[in-house]
Amino acid sequence: MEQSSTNRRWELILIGALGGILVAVAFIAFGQIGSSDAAPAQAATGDDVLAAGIAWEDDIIPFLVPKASLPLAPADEVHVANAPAMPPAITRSEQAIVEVHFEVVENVALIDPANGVEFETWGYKIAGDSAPVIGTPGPVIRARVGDVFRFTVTNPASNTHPHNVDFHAVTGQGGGAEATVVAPGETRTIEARLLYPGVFMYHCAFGDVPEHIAHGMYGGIVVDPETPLPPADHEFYVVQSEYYTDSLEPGLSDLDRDALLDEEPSMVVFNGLKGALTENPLEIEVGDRARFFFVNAGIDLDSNFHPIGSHWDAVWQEGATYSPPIRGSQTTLVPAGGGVVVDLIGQVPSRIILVDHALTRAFYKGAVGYVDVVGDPNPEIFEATTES
Ligand SMILES: [Cu+2]
Repeated sequence: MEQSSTNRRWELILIGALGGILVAVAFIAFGQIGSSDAAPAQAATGDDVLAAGIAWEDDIIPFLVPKASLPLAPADEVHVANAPAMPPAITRSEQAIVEVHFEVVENVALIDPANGVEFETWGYKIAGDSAPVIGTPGPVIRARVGDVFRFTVTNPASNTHPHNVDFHAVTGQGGGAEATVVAPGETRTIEARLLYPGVFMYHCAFGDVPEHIAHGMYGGIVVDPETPLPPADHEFYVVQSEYYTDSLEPGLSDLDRDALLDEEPSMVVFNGLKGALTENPLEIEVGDRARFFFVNAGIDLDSNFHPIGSHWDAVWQEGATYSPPIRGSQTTLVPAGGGVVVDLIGQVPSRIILVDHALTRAFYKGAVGYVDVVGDPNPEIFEATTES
């Protein structure tokens, strides 16, 4: 008995010692993790990072001309367009004030015209624009880095919900969300400096934000870099987004909240409705370079953006146009709430099919669009060598 209790005491001492060693090892390990966490801050100003070609003193934010001395952008400069159109690139060398005025639209719209599926859509339009638009995606906005973006939003008194806009291109509270809340009948204005070039999403961020986005409140804003991108022959604005309808039958469908919660959209579409870019294909000629300013509005799915029968000749990943593009890609990943700038070249006459290459979405849910390349064949690039 006594012997056994002595053994037990030794066991406890041994366990205690092992425990102590483990704790000490853990301390050392965590200490190392902690110090490696701290390391990048030191390295960021050190020789390693400079050797890698990164110099934080080269701020990518341009010198900001005081806004009190900025002129309005030239009167003939276009800053808004409805999908799939893009305003021309902004190539001026000076900063300016860019004024844009949106109006909120609340509609019931055909989101799958071929099958008669209707949905309550909310969105944005260019104020005063008489073009028939459903407001989703909202118009694309274009300005230049360093510009003051003077944005006004009006929610007509005939609407029923408050809305706002969160611009991913805007630095400040919620991308301007709090300062742009407009109840029906209200108008509000913000001024925001566009600090970074790129292609950015904007969306309503009022109340139940997923609900507002699910009804169609999103679009893109392109901020051109100080050094313009190499020119393209065509520029297009394409937005991918999701609908969560409780029905795919003809008539008015409702928001399926279970599907929204499960992130299982009934439709994934380009430019606001099923068939937007298949009923009205984009057209380019052989030899043309076509550039796409693409936004993935989500809500939830990443996009695997791919041109069937072609390549992305250039990809400005994440739409970050300050950085050089990668060249010669097949499929580019665009996160929800992200964007990309991609170029393709129409090498041979054919129909290039734009898809989200998660192909269930393309084949069954609507994430498909056509780019028709017209012109002379080039058998050096493609030739069917048997008769069909
Ligand atoms: Cu809203």
